Amino acid sequence: MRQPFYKDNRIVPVGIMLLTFFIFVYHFELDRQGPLGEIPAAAVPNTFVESSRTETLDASVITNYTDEAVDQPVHHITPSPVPSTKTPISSSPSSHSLHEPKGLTTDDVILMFKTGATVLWKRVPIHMATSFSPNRINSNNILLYSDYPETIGQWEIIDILANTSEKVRNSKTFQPYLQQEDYESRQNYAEMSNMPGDAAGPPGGWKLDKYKFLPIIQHAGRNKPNAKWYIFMEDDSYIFLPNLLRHLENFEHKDPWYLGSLAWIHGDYFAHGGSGFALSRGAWEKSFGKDPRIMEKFEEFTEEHGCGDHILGHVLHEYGVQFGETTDDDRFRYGFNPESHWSTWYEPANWCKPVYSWHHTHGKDVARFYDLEQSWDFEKGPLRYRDIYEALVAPYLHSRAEWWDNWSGKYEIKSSIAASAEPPSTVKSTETWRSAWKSVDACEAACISWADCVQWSFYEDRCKMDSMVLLGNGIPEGDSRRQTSLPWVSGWLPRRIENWACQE
Ligand SMILES: *[C@@H]1O[C@H](CO)[C@@H](O)[C@H](O)[C@H]1NC(C)=O
Ligand SMILES: *[C@@H]1O[C@H](CO)[C@@H](O)[C@H](O)[C@H]1NC(C)=O
Ligand SMILES: CC(=O)N[C@H]1CO[C@H](CO)[C@@H](O)[C@@H]1O
Repeated sequence: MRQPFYKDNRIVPVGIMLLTFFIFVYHFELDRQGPLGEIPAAAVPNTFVESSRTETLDASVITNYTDEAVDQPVHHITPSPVPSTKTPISSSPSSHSLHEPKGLTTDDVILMFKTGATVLWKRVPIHMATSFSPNRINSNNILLYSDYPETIGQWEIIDILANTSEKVRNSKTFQPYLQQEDYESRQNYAEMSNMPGDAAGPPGGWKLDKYKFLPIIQHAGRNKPNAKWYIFMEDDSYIFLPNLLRHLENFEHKDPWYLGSLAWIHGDYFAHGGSGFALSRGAWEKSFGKDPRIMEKFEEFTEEHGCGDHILGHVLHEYGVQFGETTDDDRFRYGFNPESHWSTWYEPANWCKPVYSWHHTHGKDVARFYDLEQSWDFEKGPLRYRDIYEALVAPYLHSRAEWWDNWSGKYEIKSSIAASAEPPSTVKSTETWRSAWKSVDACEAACISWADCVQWSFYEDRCKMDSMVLLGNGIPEGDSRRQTSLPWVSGWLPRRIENWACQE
């Protein structure tokens, strides 16, 4: 009688042997496919990857996890959560180093820092502890320019007007420069800091400023010919260098770029000096590099005009270097600020844009910007307007503050015009809107009734409301201004601000 095959003592052991052999060989086959990268990303079991990564990783890492996983042996992706959640973490250092080599560093740029004899001792020392810090930029990449030579520790400050032509020296506006020597020799320091020996310096000293711009650019380009970018800043500015370098990476330095905050006078578009600006090597070569007589050519123009940043913009334009922002390119929007962080409007449109500079910065602000910059992880992204708001604006906002602010508002309801005031479309009750002038509470209620309102202020019979936020500053206790007016009352709706979404 024939037995069934699975009870046959000769067939069963052979069958088990063959099965084991196939499983063994198939295991090698699996291992080989992974490293060869023959499995397309789509073959990665998505459902598993989704569920295991969401718990431990943020969105930016997730994006590249699938790509990197393709390069890992496939058995890391088989359902065994422990090794697979570790994979992206251990591979993150290598993804960082991938980004580094192609980026600009501070070794590629020259920081041109402009000051003047009458403010130097007040404004420059703070930058020596911050902007010029060696953990930020090498001292060989910094040039300090003034209208009087000084030495502070290791820093030599160049007198950029030392080689001014005879013709310009005879100009009336240039006379303060020639008088500085006499001040110095009589032990009068050009500085009003309430110290013995202080004097305001020669009258009209600030007018010398316009003479400095062309020679600064000429000097920096000649003395640092290998730089890719020349970054200009003033002594009352702060530049977030890591942010700006990331921005400049988008531009070819051999092309003529001239980037900053748009200003215009006399029909010339130019980069506002106080906001800082960046000039590419390509722009320098197209202008100053091409024409050694550029200074002489524009002596008369300089004499006739008042602002050095305008004079520079005009000259660059004459050589075919256009100010960037005159084109309709989004890359030029926002970033270089002509005001300080507390006198700038924050709004959904700039909320997620990177910040490159602030102007009218007090030494205290410079110190705070530097601290913020040092604590920032730029691998995670640039410092944006919202980050400045969160760190340096939000802590000062109140739901209601007396003796604070009277900045302009998008809407102003006064008793005289209230009856005909047309509310924005999101306001449900026209009555609430038109009553805004009646009291502090009514003003606040009107602001709340308008969905976009984030800031209001009230004075006498006037309520101002805005959909943007500006910190401004208040009048402190004991300040004499409190004797001469009624209290302004301001208020903010920070919850609404925190909910602003990024706009592209
Ligand atoms: C002025 O000229 C002298 C002599 O040529 C030179 O050494 C110096 O660097 C020049 N200064 C400036 C600011 O260009
Ligand atoms: C605030 O209002 C007063 C009186 O109208 C005005 O003199 C002052 O310049 C205003 N201040 C600001 C910062 O707008
Ligand atoms: C966070 C991160 O590194 N994202 C990168 C993922 O990969 C794409 C394309 O390779 C890059 O553009 C991202 O920057």
